[in-house]
Amino acid sequence: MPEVQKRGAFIVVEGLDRSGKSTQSTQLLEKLRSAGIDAKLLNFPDRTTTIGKMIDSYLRSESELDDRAIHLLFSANRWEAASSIESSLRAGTLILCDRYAFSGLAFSAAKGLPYTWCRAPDVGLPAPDLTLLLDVSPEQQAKRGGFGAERYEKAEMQERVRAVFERVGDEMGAGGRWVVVDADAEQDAVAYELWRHVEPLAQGTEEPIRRLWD
Ligand code: NYM
Ligand code: MG
Repeated sequence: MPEVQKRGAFIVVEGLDRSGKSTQSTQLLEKLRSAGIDAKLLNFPDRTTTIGKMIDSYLRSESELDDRAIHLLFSANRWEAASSIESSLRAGTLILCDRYAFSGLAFSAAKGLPYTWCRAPDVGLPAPDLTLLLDVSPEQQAKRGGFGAERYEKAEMQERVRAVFERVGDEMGAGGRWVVVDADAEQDAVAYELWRHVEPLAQGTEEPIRRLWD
């Protein structure tokens, strides 16, 4: 039998603001690395690029942009990373990503842009093998010290974003590629639950890289 070529897994962590995403992704990266896995953590928006700087300025309300224009910038910010994501995966590196196209869809559709229009610019991006949605309740969000000063960090907006994430989850269907994790739980319990889903993919996968939104 010929050896099947393995590639790194692509794992996305999604969720509302104050869901513990960034803390959990950082911890997950450390855990993978200490298990000897070659892993890299990305986050979107990547505020370091030219496009990312425009996004950062918009989020901090230092500039105004048409809703569609900013949506396309968020998508372009992923496209500018797409080929490097792919080459890392092919080289056997596990890519962990703090937010991806699902946030793009959820936040823009929550503003009232048509759902199908919002999905379109991300069609063809590398699709994650696993998306972990950290599901935090409004009560827990409030308990965690409330929101920062950025755009979208308001309870009503978060409610609408939550509803779109639910729709995305329904459309992703069963099959284990979309997993909802209770993010109201203790930090260690959340980490344990995430690891349970990540571990089977840590050594890589033989599956070909799929595309959004297949
Ligand atoms: N956000 C993030 C979007 O509106 N569209 C996107 O495509 C992405 C990736 O940016 N409130 C929003 C969600 C967040 C904000 O993200 C900044 P973070 O992870 O808080 O830096
Ligand atoms: Mg935030």
